[in-house]
Amino acid sequence: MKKLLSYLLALSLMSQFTFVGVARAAVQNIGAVKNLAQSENSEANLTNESQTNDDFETLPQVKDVDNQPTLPKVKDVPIKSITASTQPTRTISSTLPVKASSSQIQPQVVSWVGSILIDGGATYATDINREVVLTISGSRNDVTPDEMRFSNDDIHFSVFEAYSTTRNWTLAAGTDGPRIVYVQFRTFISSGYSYSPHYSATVFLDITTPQISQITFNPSSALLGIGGQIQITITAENLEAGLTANGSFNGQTLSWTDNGDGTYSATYTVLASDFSADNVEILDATLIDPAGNISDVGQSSGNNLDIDTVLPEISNIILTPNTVKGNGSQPVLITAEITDNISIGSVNIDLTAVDSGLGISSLYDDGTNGDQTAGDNIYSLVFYPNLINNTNQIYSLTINILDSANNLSQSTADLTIEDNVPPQAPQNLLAISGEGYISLYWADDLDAAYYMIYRSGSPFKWIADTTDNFYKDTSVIGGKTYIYKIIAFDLAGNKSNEVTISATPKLIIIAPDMPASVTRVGTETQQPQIASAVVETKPAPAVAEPTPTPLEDEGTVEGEKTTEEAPTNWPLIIGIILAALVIAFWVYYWYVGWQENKKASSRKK
Ligand SMILES: [Ca+2]
Ligand SMILES: [Ca+2]
Ligand SMILES: [Ca+2]
Ligand SMILES: [Ca+2]
Repeated sequence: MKKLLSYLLALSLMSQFTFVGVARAAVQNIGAVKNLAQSENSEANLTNESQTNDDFETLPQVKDVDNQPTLPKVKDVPIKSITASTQPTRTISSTLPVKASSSQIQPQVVSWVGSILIDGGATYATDINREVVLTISGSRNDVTPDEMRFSNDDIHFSVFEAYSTTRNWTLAAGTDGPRIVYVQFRTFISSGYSYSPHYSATVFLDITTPQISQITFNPSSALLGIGGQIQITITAENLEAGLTANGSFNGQTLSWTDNGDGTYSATYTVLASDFSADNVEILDATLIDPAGNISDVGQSSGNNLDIDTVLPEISNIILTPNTVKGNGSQPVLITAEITDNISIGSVNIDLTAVDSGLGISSLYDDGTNGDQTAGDNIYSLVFYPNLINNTNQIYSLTINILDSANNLSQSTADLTIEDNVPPQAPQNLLAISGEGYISLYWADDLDAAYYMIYRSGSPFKWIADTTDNFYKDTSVIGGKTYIYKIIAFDLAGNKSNEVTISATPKLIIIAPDMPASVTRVGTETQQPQIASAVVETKPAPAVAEPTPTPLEDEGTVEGEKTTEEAPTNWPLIIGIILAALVIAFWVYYWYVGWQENKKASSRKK
């Protein structure tokens, strides 16, 4: 029995000790004894106000009982401590009515309202001394509270001070990062203080200003013309997310890219509207952090970046000659005056259209290739346009000039390549022989401007030019055979192959005129003879055409025998016969007379 009593006593003591231990441990676990004390005070006041029993004074979890929106503060009070309390049946949501019901006294509703702003609600605080201005608002049952106090950690508060709507405050020290400021109000009521919940605001403290460690250029030395580019890179002293780079170059505000590794790059592209300048450096290069802290202006040096936006100029483009046959035999000299504000890089002309063998060719100012004087800004080139099967056409030749900064200027020179395609040799040539003439006919060629006609001789003799496609030769002798040669020429002087044909005019008995029309060939009543198709085409001789001269040579006369059968002069023959008869008669009469005289003399004797 004694043993049993001892056991029960021990058990009783142990359970009391355990309870006290747990309760103490719970309080210690909270780690915010002071805070709890304040909360308790809050409850104490509530208790006083509502005249309820003392149990409430020790309940930290009801510190926000006046104002449910501040429930997040629960995290400051570990759940473990709440369960360790002596009021497990109470809940955080319990409010004054609960207390009222337990006290059997009509409850008085208490309504705390409060708010706090840091620097007017700014996202960042950047003051190097971490000083901010708080804007506070609080009320208890729509009445301004008596006092307020602040905390950077919701544990250690400043002493209560008279309520005010603004207050200078210093944020917690440490590395850049979020900072929370808490405020609590209290109002003195008849039996003590009524405490408000804790209201808070957050701001991001950033008092570390970025710095530029270096600025680099790629390339770092260049003469850039229009379209040329430079990549510019700013490197931050320390890696900080969200930095913004700024800077301008040669008058352009650059657009920067965050490379994510503490470097920021921009590309400067030379625009035609940019100024020419030497030794250009970056201007106003800065880094700005998200809080708006601006670095010192970064400087670059040691670069040699020159900008040239002045185009080279070309003038006095001369082609000598500017019209050529273009068959590869005629040289053309091009000269042009070319200047630049700095210096010329290269000059060329695109001859692809007129000379596939040359294509794009340089012009020279070194006294070669047709250039008269070296270094006088007159650039020259001799070339041989080489086109076959070309009809008259103007070719626009492009001249490209690059200055030493690769600025391009272009101009053109017009070169006329004449028709270098000869007309066809006269086709379907035929000769029609009449009495005292030979008519020639051939098919016309659109490319032919005129035809030259030659007649047999040694050599052939020119007899006529004609723009028609027929010719009638009346300077012929019947019975003689003539050979004709015809060559077509176009306007550019190209001549066709030659075509020859032979024909023999009829002996003249009556010489009716031959109508000079091809269409009448088949209706000739005199039935002219078509030459016996001796048409021969040969390449035209390359010699120059002879100067037309009067026709003297009758040409090669074939068939001399037929020439002796020339027409008979009957009147002459009859005359001769008559004369012979008169003479014969006179001789006979004279002889008869002489004989009679002789006989008479004999008789006298
Ligand atoms: Ca910063
Ligand atoms: Ca230039
Ligand atoms: Ca020259
Ligand atoms: Ca032609």
